[in-house]
Formats: sequence, C-alpha cells, structure tokens
Amino acid sequence: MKLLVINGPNLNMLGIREPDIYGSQTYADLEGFIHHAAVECGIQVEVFQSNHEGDIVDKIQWAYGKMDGIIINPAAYTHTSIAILDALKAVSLPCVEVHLSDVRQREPFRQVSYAGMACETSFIGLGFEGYRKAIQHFTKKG
Ligand code: CA2
Repeated sequence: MKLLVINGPNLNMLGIREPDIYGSQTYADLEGFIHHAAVECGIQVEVFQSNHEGDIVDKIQWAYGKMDGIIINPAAYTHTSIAILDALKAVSLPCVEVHLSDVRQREPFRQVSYAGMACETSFIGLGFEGYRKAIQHFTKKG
C-alpha cells in the first residue's frame, strides 16, 4: 500500500514558533515520525509539504492512479479551500484528515473544514500521533 501525506502552509515552521499550540518538535521530526510509523505498519509513504494552494491541488491530482490513499493536514487551507476539496473529490481516493491541534477548541474561523468533507475520518488534536492513527486507519481497512 502506498500513501501520500500532504502538509499545508506553515507546517514547515513547526518547532520555530507557537510551541504551546503545535509543540516544540520540528517539521523534520514530523517527517521522521511519519516515515517511522509507515515502516511500523509495513506501508510505503510519500510526504509532501507546500505553502501554495495550487501546488497542493497539483499533488492531489498527481496521486490519482499512483497512490492508494491520501492523509492530509491542509493547515489554514482546511478552512478556506474549496479547490482542495474539489481535487480530493475529483481523484476519489480514500482520504483522512489530520490536525495537530484541537481545532474544535479554537477560533470560530477554524470550525469549518472543507477538506474534511471529502475525508473518511479525522484525527484532531493528537499531535504527531494523529498521523500514526491515520496510517493505521488505512492498514486496518486493507
Ligand atoms: O492543528 C493543525 O494541524 C492546523 O492544521 C495547523 C494550521 C492551522 O491553520 C489549522 O487551523 C490547524 C497552522 C499550521 C501553522 O503551523 C505553525 C507552526 C509553527 C509556527 C507557526 C505556525
């Protein structure tokens, strides 16, 4: 099984600012965590991060016919991007949403998730562990 993990804007800044919300580990640590969790579960994973909405749309389209599923933390685009929602629907791959922080307990503008509307389930507020749970969601199904 091959999964694509997509991380959206500013997640590359992890560990640099706002450790109270996002923790003190870096984006490199997150990539390492995801690769380790994938090996544990015996699956292949590709991890992609972009600060650009169109690049994320392109990567979702790229996954069509190549990957078995998508794990996505669209970051701020979660709450704004119908383009990402449409791309996820267009490729029709099974998709799981992850958020490091508990967006349900945060500002009103974080209460809508467009990408989440195309996802089978969400793991929210679990920090890095949410990515492991998302990977396990796919391996339990398969
Ligand atoms: O909790 C999450 O995973 C979020 O997707 C993170 C986004 C936020 O806009 C979503 O509402 C929830 C923000 C990612 C920005 O990450 C930073 C990391 C370090 C310093 C500043 C921002």
